[in-house]
Amino acid sequence: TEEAVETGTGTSKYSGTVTLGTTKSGSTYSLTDGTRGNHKTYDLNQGSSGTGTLFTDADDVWGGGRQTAGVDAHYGAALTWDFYKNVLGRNGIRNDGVGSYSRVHYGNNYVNAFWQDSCFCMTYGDGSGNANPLTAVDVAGHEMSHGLTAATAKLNYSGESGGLNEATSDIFASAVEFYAANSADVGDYLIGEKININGDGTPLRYQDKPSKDGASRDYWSSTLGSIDVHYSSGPANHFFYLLSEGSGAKTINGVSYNSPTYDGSTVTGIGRDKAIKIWYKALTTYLTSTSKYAQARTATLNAATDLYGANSTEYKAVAAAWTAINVK
Ligand code: ASN
Ligand code: ZN
Ligand code: CA
Repeated sequence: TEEAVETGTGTSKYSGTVTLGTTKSGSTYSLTDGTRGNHKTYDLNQGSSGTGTLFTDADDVWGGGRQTAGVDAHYGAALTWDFYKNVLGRNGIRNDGVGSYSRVHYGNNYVNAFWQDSCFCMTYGDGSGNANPLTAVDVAGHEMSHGLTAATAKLNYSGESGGLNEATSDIFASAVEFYAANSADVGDYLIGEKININGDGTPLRYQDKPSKDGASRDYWSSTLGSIDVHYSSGPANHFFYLLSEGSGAKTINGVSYNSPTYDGSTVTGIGRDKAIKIWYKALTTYLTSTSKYAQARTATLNAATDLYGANSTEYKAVAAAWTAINVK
């Protein structure tokens, strides 16, 4: 059968009209992204194992019914791929140019999404009640970046290293959402705000002041390693916000933030682009499976030295942002 790399069009739930990387096989198109390592998107059709069926279409115009979740998941994976390539200089999750795959319509009323190392794939539930399908761009960036961590620092998913693993996924989630920069995906430092998981429009997590979710910590303390990794991520998310935007009140793309510091100090941000490059360099060069917050401080200071020099403004801002979350 003749195979051809194509560009389709999709009507998404969250991101407006999007272009999609597709493949034409004979006369049928599929969600197989020929320009991004053949990343594929499958319909699990409410099942919970295997790959279900690859999404196919007769005219390469996608969306409506079961396809919509596939459109959003496929687009989110493509955006994350492009962010890795164009911002981080990385060729796919493993830097080998090979795509992974996404699965949508997992189970029934499933209000979560997840990455699995065993299949090197990501999976999305449909949500339930007020909770919308999990296929938003920041969620895709979060899940795919669990793959990035698995391919690099391999941060153990428990204790402080688990918090750093979760924060890494949130950090790249927001970076991908800002990178998207289409009219429907305005970047913010909130995670999962479009899912409406709480039913009142609040996000899952806040990076400027993580304790706003009622469970995450704002600052490091010696008990941090004993709480759920989605809450021990808080101080590292807070570090990333402070390093990017600085402390205090700020409105970005219409969202108001107010980021506190442990000791009342003032932190001046260096911008998200530099903060992301520092975190990525630390993740891929200095962090290991057992790294804790203290090692993350050293790792990012080393990364800042490599990228900007030991006497740089950036190095000093990294030090100040860690001190501001009580990592000295
Ligand atoms: N959505 C969650 C996450 O990616 C699933 C989990 O708890 N692992 O962190
Ligand atoms: Zn996660
Ligand atoms: Ca967001």
